[in-house]
Amino acid sequence: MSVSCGDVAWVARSGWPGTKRDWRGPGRTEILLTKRALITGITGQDGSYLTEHLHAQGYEVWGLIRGQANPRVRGIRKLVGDVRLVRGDLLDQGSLISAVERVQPDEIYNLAAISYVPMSWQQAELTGEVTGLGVLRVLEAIRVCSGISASRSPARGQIRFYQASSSEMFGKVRESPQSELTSFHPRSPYGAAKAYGHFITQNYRESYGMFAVSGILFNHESPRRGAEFVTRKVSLGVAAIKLGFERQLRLGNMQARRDWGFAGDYVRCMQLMLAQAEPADYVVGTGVTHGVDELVELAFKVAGLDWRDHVVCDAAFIRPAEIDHLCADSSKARDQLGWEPKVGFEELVAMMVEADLALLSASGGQADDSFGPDSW
Ligand code: NDP
Ligand code: GDR
Repeated sequence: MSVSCGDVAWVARSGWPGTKRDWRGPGRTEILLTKRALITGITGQDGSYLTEHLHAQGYEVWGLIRGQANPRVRGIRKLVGDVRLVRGDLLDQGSLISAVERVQPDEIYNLAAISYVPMSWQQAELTGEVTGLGVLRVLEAIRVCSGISASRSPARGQIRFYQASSSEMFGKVRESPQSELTSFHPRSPYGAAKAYGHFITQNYRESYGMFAVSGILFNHESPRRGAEFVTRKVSLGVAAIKLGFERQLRLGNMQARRDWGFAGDYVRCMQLMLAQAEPADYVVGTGVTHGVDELVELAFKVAGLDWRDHVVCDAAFIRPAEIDHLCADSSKARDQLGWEPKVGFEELVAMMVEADLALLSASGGQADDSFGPDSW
């Protein structure tokens, strides 16, 4: 049963976990209400973990899917089961308005982006369109569907918006660790596009009173991470070498340092941000930094191998501009949201190597349909 309530549609589901109780209608009938979320980028790493988390909280989850026959739909259905899909593309304003009109979500999580930093130099304009202007298009879809204008503020029950901002915005860092107050100096077209998305989210909050927030998330990884990112490239490489499918792993800058956490921990924080009384931005990370060299050494050790026998530094993977060191100061998220990561670096690396050993053993060395580690 679906009940329209202003801009928001509430779905009644008797016995659904985590539902709210509300009294309305003739005879003050009790209706069980479920929150409805729309996730852009649902086929990505974070999309799958966030869907699982929201399902566990009793949400009805919808995912925005681009393309006519997106091959990753099968993957997300396999991972999360009951998820509803709606077509749309961050490049197409009309499709986003239609999707918001159709789904009538309570919350929108904008996870869609071109997220691989090296690709942002190869396709800088497209990255600006999707990762930057795409955020504006989602905000506009909310504004239009909610009837918000300069003279008309959002009604109660407005759609709440989460933007996936990134530590890449800090870039050439001015201070360490980085907090919500640290200034930005992006080092890639991706970082610059994310900074635009961040500021336009803040601007729509201030201009229109929208509940629009950004989570400035530091690197977070998992066995579902795309094979082009360094942690997964390493875990897949280690597994392939251990099982005899490969002999070498070619990497770029081994001195870069990152604050790596587990994706499953970070999606919890996204939902907490939208559950607050007031909208605000938060930095999310572990506060602990490791080098790519440490990651490599540990991953090979998990498989009982010595990295020095297998790793080759390849200039083809060195970026035009690098970020040397990132470290999160997440005290605001810890203090105000009560959030903290549960999975540490060693556990994360072991989890990824073990998952890839199992994956490659079962598949005869084939990983997944990702572009793979040959991409720059
Ligand atoms: P992924 O690269 O795994 O997923 C990106 C998603 O964006 C995919 O679902 C992809 O869909 C979708 N997408 C790309 N282009 C479009 C488009 N034009 N229209 C609609 N959807 C599109 O990213 P993650 O899950 O790792 O990250 C989620 C978000 O968080 C991203 O915005 C990323 O930039 C940001 N972020 C990630 C961090 C991390 O460490 N993982 C840290 C900080 C921020 P398709 O299947 O169609 O390709
Ligand atoms: P990043 O993640 O650029 O931080 O962006 P990535 O894993 O690609 O790189 C991390 C660091 O490792 C160094 N590196 C290599 N990286 C890759 N991909 N491949 C290599 O062979 C290699 N060798 C060394 C890189 O130079 C870099 O310093 C990720 C993405 O998820 C973004 O979308 C997100 O916003 C940020 O994390 C926070």
